[in-house]
Amino acid sequence: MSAFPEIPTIQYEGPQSDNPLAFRWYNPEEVIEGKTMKDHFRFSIVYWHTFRGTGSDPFGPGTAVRPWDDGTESVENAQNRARAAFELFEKLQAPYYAFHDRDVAPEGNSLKESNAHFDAVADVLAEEQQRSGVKLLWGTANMFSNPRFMHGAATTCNADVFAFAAAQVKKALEVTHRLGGENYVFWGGREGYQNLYNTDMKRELDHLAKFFHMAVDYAKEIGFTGQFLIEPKPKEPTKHQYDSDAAACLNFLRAYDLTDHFKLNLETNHATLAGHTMMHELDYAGAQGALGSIDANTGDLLLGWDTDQFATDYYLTTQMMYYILKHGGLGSGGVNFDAKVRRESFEPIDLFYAHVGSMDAYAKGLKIAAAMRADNALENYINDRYSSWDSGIGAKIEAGEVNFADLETYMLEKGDADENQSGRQELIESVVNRYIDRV
Ligand code: XLS
Ligand code: NI
Ligand code: NI
Repeated sequence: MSAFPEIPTIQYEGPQSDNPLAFRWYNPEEVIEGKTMKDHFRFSIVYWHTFRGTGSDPFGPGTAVRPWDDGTESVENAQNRARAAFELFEKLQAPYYAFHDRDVAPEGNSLKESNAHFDAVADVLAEEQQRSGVKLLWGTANMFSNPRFMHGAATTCNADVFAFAAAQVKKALEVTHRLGGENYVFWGGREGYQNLYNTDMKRELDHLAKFFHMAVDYAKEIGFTGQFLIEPKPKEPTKHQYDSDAAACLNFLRAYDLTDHFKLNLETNHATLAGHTMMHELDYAGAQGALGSIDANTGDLLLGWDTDQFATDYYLTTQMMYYILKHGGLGSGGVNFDAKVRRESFEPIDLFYAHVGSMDAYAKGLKIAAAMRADNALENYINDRYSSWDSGIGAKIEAGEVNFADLETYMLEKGDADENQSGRQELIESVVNRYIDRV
């Protein structure tokens, strides 16, 4: 039985199309910078928002109409839901999906029962992957919803809860491995604190590192070679999350000797919450060789919380694709739609409108970014701006040939620094617009 009988497989019809169930920009086989769009994006659909989101908010219950879901926490319902999910993945031509253990299968009354549920649903996921060719981008464990994680998972004050979390990740790694997952993500929603007065921060960070090392060791043991990813977020649900942004994560990974095993999964709205632009996070992670994957969504500056909206803004998608191209792409990662339809968009067809619109926005962003790169539109300004480092004293500093005393001698002779030049910000912003107009 079809979950989406009225929806066709979404096809590329080109920019002139008025069909909201067609791609205008996302043309999977189109080659940009030597790679198909399909391979640039490796689009992925998230299970949690798209198949477990109900549209509830703190002021009211869910509104979503999902005819394939009987609303129970039975394993059978979870298995049927999985079949509906794959129908959507295929109709969207999305090559990947991602899940938390508890999204795909209901939690049982004991760890043992939860594991059995997870296996029973994984059987259907394996079958559906086989049938459709859709692959698992990443798996993760939900260690934030169950009340036992109120103080954290790997950073809890309760050693038993740490042990439970370890057992849960062990199982999630096994299932991710079984399903051929290409990455494994840690997002530490409750790995942080509400108040430092009652928190031993150093001890919690040591525990978090220990947890990650155990995960790396276990992956090796079972032969899981997927990439480990940490997803930074500064707050929500906790007031201060340890993995607050790209820089904080990389510092943590370096301090605890984990940089060889982890990259970052950057999320647009988390960057916003951290007070950064997404391009900042991408460029920071990319510069350190740690750009792993992205959770594609957007926030709302007027609301200021993690609204997880579908991005349609060409400035945003252009900026993101520009820095992703600059750093050589997403590797084993992908563009994962960690985004949910609004509470008012309660019909199944809204799931399609949302993904199609955002896939198109990323595709157009990619084309704009590639056009800019082909002309070195930003690079020319940047190269010129830093040209004082290409020769003379700048080149000597970069080469490590001079010290403070040499620089003092140089400046005493010269008297003063060369004149500064304009940063041309307004000009360069309109150069970007020129490419947005053109594509
Ligand atoms: C929450 C996170 C979460 C992770 C997966 O804000 O974005 O959805 O992506 O645990
Ligand atoms: Ni996310
Ligand atoms: Ni998020």
